[in-house]
Amino acid sequence: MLGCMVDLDDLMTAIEDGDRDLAVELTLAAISAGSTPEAILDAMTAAMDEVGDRFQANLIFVPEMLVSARAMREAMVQLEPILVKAGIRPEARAVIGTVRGDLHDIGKNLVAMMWRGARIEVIDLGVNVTAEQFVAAVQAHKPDLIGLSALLTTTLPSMRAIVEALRRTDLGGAQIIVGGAPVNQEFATSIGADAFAQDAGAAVVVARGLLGLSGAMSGAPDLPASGAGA
Ligand code: B1M
Repeated sequence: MLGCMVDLDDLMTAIEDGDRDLAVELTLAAISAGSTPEAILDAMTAAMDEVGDRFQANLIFVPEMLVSARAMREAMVQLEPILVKAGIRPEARAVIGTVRGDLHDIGKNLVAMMWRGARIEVIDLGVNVTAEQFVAAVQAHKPDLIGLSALLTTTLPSMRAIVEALRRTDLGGAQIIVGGAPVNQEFATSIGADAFAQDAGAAVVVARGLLGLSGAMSGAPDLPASGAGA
């Protein structure tokens, strides 16, 4: 059992290390010790920023990033009821999917996890997603971001067709980010995407840049220190 003083740096380290049990334990302890949900969320987000930076710098690889993302997700489950009660919402919404003809989803799932870690609500359309499905999802969910992933050179034309279909739709200001192994900046520009991200760490940086978001909590209401409501 942890003492009542909870160092949020320890929570960050637990997430960076991908220690799920410790991350959950420290989150619960921080809640009972009266840390604000913003402070806890800030610590979690900063940890995932660090994970993204290390991944981009090739200091860690996919397995480490996956375990960190899972630790963050489980810790978030503890925090979510308090965030909901406090009226704290994600800062943006994204729709993401792997394009038609393509069944690869590991990279797309990583991007989705990292976006969630960056306080972006993610609606994941899965794999083999058609232009019609993307357009319908944009109309239904009104996202700020639309993420397209492709892993096959043979599905790059699908990515192009989907971007073209999206451009014929009222996107309500949503911006299109594309990525995946055969995708590069030149291709992204040629099909009219708003941005290209090389990897899941870059996807967070690029998304935040497009959305004008900082890493810190913005627009959250002032809250009393909360020990209740979990
Ligand atoms: Co496939 N496959 N595969 N495969 N597969 C590749 C991609 C391939 C390079 C293997 C090879 O030949 N060396 C090759 C593609 C060649 C090409 O087109 N240039 C290939 C092929 C040919 C095929 C099949 C056609 C094989 C066949 O059946 N003959 C077939 C196609 C099926 C289909 O999709 N229709 C096929 C099938 C499969 C499996 C189902 C067996 C499996 C997929 C399982 C799954 O995803 N659930 C599979 C796998 C696992 C691979 C490899 C081995 C690994 C892909 C992966 O997950 N990488 C791959 C070879 C390789 O890469 N070594 C290969 C890890 C992942 C974290 O990286 O997906 O690149 P990645 O994602 C990165 C970035 O690209 C980026 O961020 C991620 C994290 O950093 N990113 C984004 C991705 N999406 C992004 C979106 C963004 C931003 C960044 O913004 C929205």
